[in-house]
Amino acid sequence: MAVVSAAGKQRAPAAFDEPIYVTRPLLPDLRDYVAALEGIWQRRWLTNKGELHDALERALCEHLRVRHLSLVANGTAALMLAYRVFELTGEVITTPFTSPATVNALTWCGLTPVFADINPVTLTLDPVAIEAAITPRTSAIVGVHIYGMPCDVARIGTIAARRDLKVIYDGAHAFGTEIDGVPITQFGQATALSFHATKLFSSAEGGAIVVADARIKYSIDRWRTLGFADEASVVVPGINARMNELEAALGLATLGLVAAEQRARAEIAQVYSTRLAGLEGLTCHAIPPNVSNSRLYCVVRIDSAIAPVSRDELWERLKPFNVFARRYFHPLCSDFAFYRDLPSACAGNLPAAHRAVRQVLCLPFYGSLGAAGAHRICDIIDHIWSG
Ligand code: T4K
Repeated sequence: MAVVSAAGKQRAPAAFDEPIYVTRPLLPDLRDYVAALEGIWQRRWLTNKGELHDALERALCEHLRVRHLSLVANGTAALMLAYRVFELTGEVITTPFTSPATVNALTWCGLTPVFADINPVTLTLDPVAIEAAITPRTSAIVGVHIYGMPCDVARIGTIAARRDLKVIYDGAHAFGTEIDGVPITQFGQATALSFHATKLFSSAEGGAIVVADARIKYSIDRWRTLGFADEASVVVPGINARMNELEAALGLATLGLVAAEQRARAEIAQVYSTRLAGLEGLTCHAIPPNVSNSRLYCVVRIDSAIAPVSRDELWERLKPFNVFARRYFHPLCSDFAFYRDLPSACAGNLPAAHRAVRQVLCLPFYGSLGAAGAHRICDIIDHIWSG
């Protein structure tokens, strides 16, 4: 709603009193967390597969409707372990439009990232570009369900089966995402999840690897604990990627709040999509009807050829109103100094990714913002659009 002065001139909406960030962590009632901490104090068991750790693994399996899940220290460790456990070698095809975590974890495992372009609408890996990037050295495809939007899992699965490649999904944004009622974690050899403070479901730091086979979970559990099989035998060159009891307690106290948070975010998404629909050159990243999205981000795209402001101008002009949107994932991983000389990193190979990275903006999106907060942000954007 435009604010109009007595003289009939449109006044600028008021700035927020407090900074409005792209997200805020979902937190339980402090008393529930303190009660869980008291148990930890009594047991004096802080890490290494504690009681709460195992309880959270079971609770997450139920919540996500998966059979095997290993908790780890963070989403980056989940990726690194998945790459190692599935013995990826040589070249791995992935997207440049992602967190550095996806690609840097490949480098940490001694693998060569090969960038393939994204679908201009879904912003996930383009199967045609994947096919074109396969060489005799390719061992795997790492897809990212960016913003909780599923990759084209059917076509990627077909390519992988035909070319004998492994598929690992980075599901850091896809907690609870489903396609036609099927959990997203059922696709590929493994899905890595992140439970960082900025994620829908968080344990402050944390993550998990979801796999289909009990034997693989058993193996991951050794890799995440320095390779120990028992007190005296170390069977793989593992790392310390354990989740501790304080994080597991936070996760357990938060998990039951996720569904209500998703409902609150759905209401906010509705406000944004309705209010911003008519703005020239601005489109909301649409979720296909057969997808139940995690609701981690609310993403708009600004086409500066049509819109009165560019994405970067909008991002800057929101700041004086105390609104801190984010340009995830700018810059592209293929533009990092240590990747840009890769043959696959050249801009001509990645036109859709280059367009997307200039256009996307993640608006503040968390339940406690409320519909009223989203309306205020829309007032500000309206004001910016009107000059
Ligand atoms: N794969 C993908 C596709 C990912 O996006 C990520 C991580 C990973 C893998 C790796 O997962 P982890 O290893 O991180 O578990 C954040 C997160 O640090 C990162 O986890 C996340 N993706 C990335 C998209 O976002 P920043 O640099 O944006 O975080 P920061 O500190 O600027 O936080 C953003 C806003 O959130 C702040 O402006 C305010 C708010 N915030 C943040 C924190 C940490 C809070 O209100 N409270 C907090 O405690 O990276």
